[in-house]
Amino acid sequence: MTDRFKLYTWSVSLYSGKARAYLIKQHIDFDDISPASPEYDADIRPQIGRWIIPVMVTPQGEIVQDGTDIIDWFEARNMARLPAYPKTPRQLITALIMELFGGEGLLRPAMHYRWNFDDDNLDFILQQFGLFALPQVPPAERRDMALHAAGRMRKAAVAFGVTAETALAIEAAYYETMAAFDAHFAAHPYLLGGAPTIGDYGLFAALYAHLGRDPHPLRLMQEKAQMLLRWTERMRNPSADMVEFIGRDESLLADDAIPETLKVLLARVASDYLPEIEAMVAFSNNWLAENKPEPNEVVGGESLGRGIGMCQFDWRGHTVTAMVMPYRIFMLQRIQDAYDALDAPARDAVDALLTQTGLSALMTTRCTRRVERENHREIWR
Ligand SMILES: N[C@@H](CCC(=O)N[C@@H](CS)C(=O)NCC(=O)O)C(=O)O
Repeated sequence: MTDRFKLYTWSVSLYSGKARAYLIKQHIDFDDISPASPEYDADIRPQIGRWIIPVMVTPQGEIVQDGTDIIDWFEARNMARLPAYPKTPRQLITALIMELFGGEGLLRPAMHYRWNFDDDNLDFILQQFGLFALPQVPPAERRDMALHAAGRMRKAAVAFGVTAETALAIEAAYYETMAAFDAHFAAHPYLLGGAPTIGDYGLFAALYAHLGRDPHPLRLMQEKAQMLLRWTERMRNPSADMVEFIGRDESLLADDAIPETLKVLLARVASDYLPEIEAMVAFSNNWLAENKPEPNEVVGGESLGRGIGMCQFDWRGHTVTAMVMPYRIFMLQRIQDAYDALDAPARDAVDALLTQTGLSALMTTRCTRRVERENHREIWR
């Protein structure tokens, strides 16, 4: 037993960034450890039942898997220096929407810009995958093994709807999204003012390991969205790192304010991600009616599969086909649960914001069964 937290992560991993940024910002004393360390296979993997990162081990030896569960572990114990969940309704719901968008809704550009620009990216990615996954193997022998992992992830990109047909639309949308983030972070250090919230941590998933670190998209961000790039630096810094914002302190905007630049980002969630959410929930409800999983049945069963099928939706003139992952229902439910817990005036304020930004359907698009997390897995309630 040590008094430090252990975080099993890789710099190349999308979801690791979310948990790591949170620990950094809270000034938690932790060690980053590679899942290639022998203890991961010996002690951790058998307990969580699959290979997955991030995983946190507390000084008392408790294992916590999933970026959100790691954050909530500290929040539930009032151990957060800067609480991740805003106390006011519009800011809370906005932060949760951005968490979902960053971890799930931006996966198409994240996968596209990692896997479809081999001239700029492939050597770096293979080197990085080899370095982190196989540090004990001589560098010259890592490449073939890394190629195998890369092949798997390329297939995953297609399952997220990244194809030759959708590539240009993904790029056009990402340019617009970058510009919207850039405008926001030119005016505010974090999404909601002077401190990060769950929305920033969620966004940091896609916007760092892939879009803010792989050579091609990093260069794009350097050229086209320098204030967004600054935010990716800020999210890795234990200090508030807002030197451009003289006089700001580490507090959220007063009066439950949602700046106009953030409303633009919410409207982007509506245009870029809501069609998929609606298709995913419709598919899931049909699937549930047909398959009727037992209460508490593990999603994916023995095979550990994360998807239950493929849904289709129209987006920017294309029919996109993408995997339906119940984890995303779990993330959507978090927003809906927070909304359901609001009193009537707070709900009215949120409704007005959602109507204005085109996101009202987010609260009515509901799955007929709850997805919850138990023993490091998603289950159907
Ligand atoms: N929702 C999970 C997702 C974690 C996840 O998918 N991690 C990736 C790395 S970024 C992984 O471990 N993938 C292993 C695999 O798919 O086999 C979380 O936030 O922890």
